[in-house]
Amino acid sequence: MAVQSLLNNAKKNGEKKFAILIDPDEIRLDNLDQILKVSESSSADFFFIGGSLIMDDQMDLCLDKLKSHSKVPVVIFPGSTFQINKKADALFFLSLISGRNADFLIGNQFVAAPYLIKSGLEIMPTGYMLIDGGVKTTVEYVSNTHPIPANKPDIALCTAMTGEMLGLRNIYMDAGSGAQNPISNEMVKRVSKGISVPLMVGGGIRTPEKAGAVADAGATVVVVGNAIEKDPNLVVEIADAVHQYSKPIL
Ligand code: 1GP
Repeated sequence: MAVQSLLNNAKKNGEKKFAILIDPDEIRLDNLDQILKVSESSSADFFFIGGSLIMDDQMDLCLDKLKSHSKVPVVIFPGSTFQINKKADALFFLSLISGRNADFLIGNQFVAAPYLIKSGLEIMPTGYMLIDGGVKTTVEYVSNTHPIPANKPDIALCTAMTGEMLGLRNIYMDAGSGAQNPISNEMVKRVSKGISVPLMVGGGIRTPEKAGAVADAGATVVVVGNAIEKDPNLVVEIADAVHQYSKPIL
């Protein structure tokens, strides 16, 4: 099934999904083996792969590993036009809608378009919203945009509503990789209630408790990267914490 359909069905049925973000630069391959092992019991619903700045590109190698050892769908979460790889299943076609930098709203997308058409990847138009997570993140620096203040849920809501009305199929709210403070449950609740497309939330989520609270607050997909790279054994606990908030099937 197409990844977008999986997300739409999850949103419609109140299912909660858990995505592991693999940064192909920071991941140690022995860690990836471990992550794949603990994810075997299908505790992770998606792998997202990408990063805002990649110094030592292991994306091709990571994709080979992910695709040969797991059936979990892999979606590219691109930080730049260099991160297009047809070995993945799909790609978030991100527009940085919390910012006002035309390059990240449409410029890079324009450059990538002819490559994406030829790639055969499933393209998933997604509004990317950067929320202040207490420290300056790589994405803030690289994109030269200001994050939405953490205590302004109404700004986040209006931004997400705008993205949906522009036709974007998903909203990704991110406090940025390694954020000091993850996005507040209050903001997740406010935004999720005001939109009808799937909401993904990530950045600085380190514990099963917070992952569960984000799912309970209305995220369809909870995304965790750094914490799992550090301790792959967290996968099962975080997955359980997120999945427990899925609406029971009647
Ligand atoms: C970053 O949302 C992701 O874009 C995941 O963040 O690595 O802090 O979990 P962490």
